[in-house]
Amino acid sequence: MHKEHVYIGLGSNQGDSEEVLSQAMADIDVLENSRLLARSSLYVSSPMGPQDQPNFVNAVCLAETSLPPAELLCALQDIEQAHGRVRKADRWGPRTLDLDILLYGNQHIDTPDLTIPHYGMADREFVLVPLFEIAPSMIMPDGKPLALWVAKCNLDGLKRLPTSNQR
Ligand code: A4P
Ligand code: MG
Repeated sequence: MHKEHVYIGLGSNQGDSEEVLSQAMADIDVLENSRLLARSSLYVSSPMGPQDQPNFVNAVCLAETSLPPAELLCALQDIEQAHGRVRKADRWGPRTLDLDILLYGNQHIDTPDLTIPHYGMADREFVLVPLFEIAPSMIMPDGKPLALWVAKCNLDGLKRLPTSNQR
């Protein structure tokens, strides 16, 4: 069965975020027709958007999957729900778990429910730095090296958690 490589961004700023992210990556590993190939370290980042909320813990993982993009999105939303995510109207507010499909093979998708590559990747250091950790030689959809994207972003407020915190 044909499998695609998919990069998934994880974020949490409610509950035991480090545990939630580690568990979510384990959940992705056991998704139907899918397997986890790599996981970044966990990073603490100051919130993008409303500042009156706790810091986030972020990570990126690489999986291979034969689930089509829309099915993968549903499966990831099930994982979000299982970790107590309540969707609220306030955009960019606190959440126990947010799973974003960053890249799905080299596909470009633009439907009402799914935009791939993820629209916010380019200027989010909490996405680019963990992505760079697991895919240092990646060429981005605009043809430029990921290293260049990383070099352009502001790394203030991003801290890699020591390995002892990675569960
Ligand atoms: N959707 C479209 N494309 C995708 C995709 N590639 N992956 C749709 C996942 N979902 C995608 O998502 C809303 C809808 O986006 C979904 O129903 C899906 O059909 P959501 O998770 O319900 O809403 P959201 O996450 O609150 O909105 P949004 O705009 O996705 O928020 P972001 O961009 O994820 O930002 N600060 C730090 N430091 N770290 C963070 O992780 N995260 C956010 C949320 C704000 N500030 C942050 C962080
Ligand atoms: Mg989201």
